[in-house]
Amino acid sequence: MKVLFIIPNFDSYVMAPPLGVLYISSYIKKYSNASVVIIDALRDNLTYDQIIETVNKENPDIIGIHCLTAFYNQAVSISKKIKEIQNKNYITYLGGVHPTFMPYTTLKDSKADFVVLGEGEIPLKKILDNNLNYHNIQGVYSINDLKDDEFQINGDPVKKAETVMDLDSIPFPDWQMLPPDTYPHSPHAVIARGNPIGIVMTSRGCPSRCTFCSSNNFYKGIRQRSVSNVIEEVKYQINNLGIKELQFTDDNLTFNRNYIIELCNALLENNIKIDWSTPNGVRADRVDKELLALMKKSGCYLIDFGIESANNQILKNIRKGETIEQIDNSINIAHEMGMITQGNFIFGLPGETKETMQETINYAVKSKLDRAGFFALRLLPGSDLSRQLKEKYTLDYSHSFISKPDWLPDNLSEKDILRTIQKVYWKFYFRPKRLWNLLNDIPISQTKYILKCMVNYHLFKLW
Ligand code: B12
Ligand code: SF4
Repeated sequence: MKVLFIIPNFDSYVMAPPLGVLYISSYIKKYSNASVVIIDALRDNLTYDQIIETVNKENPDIIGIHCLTAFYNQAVSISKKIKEIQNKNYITYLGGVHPTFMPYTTLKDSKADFVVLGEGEIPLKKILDNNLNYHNIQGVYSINDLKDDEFQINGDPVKKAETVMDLDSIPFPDWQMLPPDTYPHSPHAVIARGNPIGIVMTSRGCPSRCTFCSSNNFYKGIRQRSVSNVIEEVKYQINNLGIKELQFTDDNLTFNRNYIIELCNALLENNIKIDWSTPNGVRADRVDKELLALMKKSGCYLIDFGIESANNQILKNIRKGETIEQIDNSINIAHEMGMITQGNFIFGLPGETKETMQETINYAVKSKLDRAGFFALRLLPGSDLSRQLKEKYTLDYSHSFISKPDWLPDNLSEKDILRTIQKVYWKFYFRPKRLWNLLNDIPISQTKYILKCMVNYHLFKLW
């Protein structure tokens, strides 16, 4: 059987190998003996026509399209175009975070045969084993099975697919299909030390309950690979893929203190000398002086914190479970250790006012952060916040994912939020030391991405 996966193309300055599809690929190659083709239309900047041309050339038995909210329009368009190919009826489906939480709407818009809710390894293996019969498999739904995005026709709530409990039993991502050196320099963190970058996830899931995030509802709980399995992959990536930097992209890398200690010690014991970073962010309440020292010693040069707001009431409103004092303390320790510190903030969260936005600006500017990202709130399907505000917003897929908030707190306009983001970027980076360090760190190859990023954030817009 031949499976073809498609990563849609969309207007984005961030791009990385699609780990989820690479995991499904290696899993079904091992357990179902299928052959796999992957079209990364984002990396290769492919048009719809070019995608369809490859589909026809490959003539697969089944086609899976990756779908996040950021490229929903593109994912459903590809699906429709495939279904319109004359004299063919390719079995087409969508998987990923967006269809998991909006299965009915996705099926209606895409005309796909089915969607997969949750993790894609087991359902696809079952479909291949069943000779492409996709009915009666947990987490797999066709339009006729569903009443709306939450319920089946018979009134039962929708269910996610069965998950692989022992993550070590999934082979390493199928890196040969999309090697790291075929991706542009450091799109994830925009600036990185080494290229190519090796992306590694040690776990799936996050037990925290931040209301703006969908990861906690996608996975429920956390599963971790064994440290020895992770170390084996790190060695493989260094020796076979030539990676020069390692990025751990877990949702909550430091959640389990014993685990991260074991991982750092294993990097040291195995004499693995590579710069590593956590561009996705770790929780500030899950690190301390002793742990940060060990992380630094084992090669961690950049640590990112999810900060969101400097106002403690807002942190409470979004169930962050941390105070700004705790966060600041961890940033200061990481800074003292000599790590590059990076933080992410969101403007327009529940409870936000002009005053709280100013509080966040003041904090960010005076903090020991070397780099920061400032975002407008997007309501991600699957997040508790999107449920709480259900009646108060409509998702607009037509604009860049970062250029507009989906919902506005009372007394704030879209312009207030976007101008604040513009202001804080200029104020944050126009400090002699920060600017100097940043300019020294930006590789020439990244200038194109930085400029795109600056345009997306309206940094040049005159209001
Ligand atoms: C690393 C990461 C990135 C990386 C790589 C993203 C990528 N394309 O893989 C980068 C930095 C590029 C990135 C960018 C963005 N990201 Co991101 N990212 C993540 C993160 C932390 C891990 C992704 C990952 O590798 N997961 C591990 C694998 C195993 O899981 P997976 O990808 O979901 O795949 C599994 C299932 O979804 C399913 N599946 C996936 N694809 C498919 C396809 C088919 C056909 C099938 C059947 C199944 C299937 O099976 C897979 C294996 O079990 C996730 C959070 C998370 N924990 O997943 C956020 C997450 C995916 N990102 C998110 C967002 C918002 C973004 C951005 C839009 C941010 C921005 N403002 O620009 C961009 C999107 C741009 C892009 N190119 O994708 C949201 C998406 C929410 C949503 N509703 O769509 C998430 C869920 C985080 C969150 N806040 O909740 N991201
Ligand atoms: S924002 Fe981070 S810590 Fe909070 S639930 Fe999501 S992944 Fe976990």
